[in-house]
Amino acid sequence: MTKQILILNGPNLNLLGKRQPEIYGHDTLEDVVANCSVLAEELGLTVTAAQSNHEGDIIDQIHSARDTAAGIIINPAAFTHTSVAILDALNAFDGIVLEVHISNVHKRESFRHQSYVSLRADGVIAGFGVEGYTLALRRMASVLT
Ligand code: CA2
Repeated sequence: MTKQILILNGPNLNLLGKRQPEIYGHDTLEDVVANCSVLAEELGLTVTAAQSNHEGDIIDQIHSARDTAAGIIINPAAFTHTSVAILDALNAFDGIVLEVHISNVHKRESFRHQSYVSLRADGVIAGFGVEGYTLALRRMASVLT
């Protein structure tokens, strides 16, 4: 059985590629997931993907992943900087957690420099655009296979 990776995206990332391309680029979230699915096959992994604008939904997705996924690639978006609840959910997940940010959060407003999720993440990628998701997937493959 191939190992499953959950790609989990937080609020407003459904708008990726549709607004603010100067910060987040032109690729849509559907493009990102499609690219990851193709790469996952090459790497011998399977991916599932979810996006939600609601904190509780993201927590429920992390809980479900406890039984199904070997790793989570998460871009918690604005919840990165606010959500102890998402941190607690990730702390109850035993697999690999990689945190991805499309933009370089450290070059932006100071409130984006703090990440609750980084207290749990096994690795963090920021500022590589949407390529960060495929880089994270490659890292998953090196750690898990
Ligand atoms: O750089 C990232 O990936 C962020 O997680 C994106 C979040 C932001 O709050 C974080 O500080 C950094 C914002 C996601 C909003 O996504 C949009 C995409 C296109 C158009 C509008 C919003």
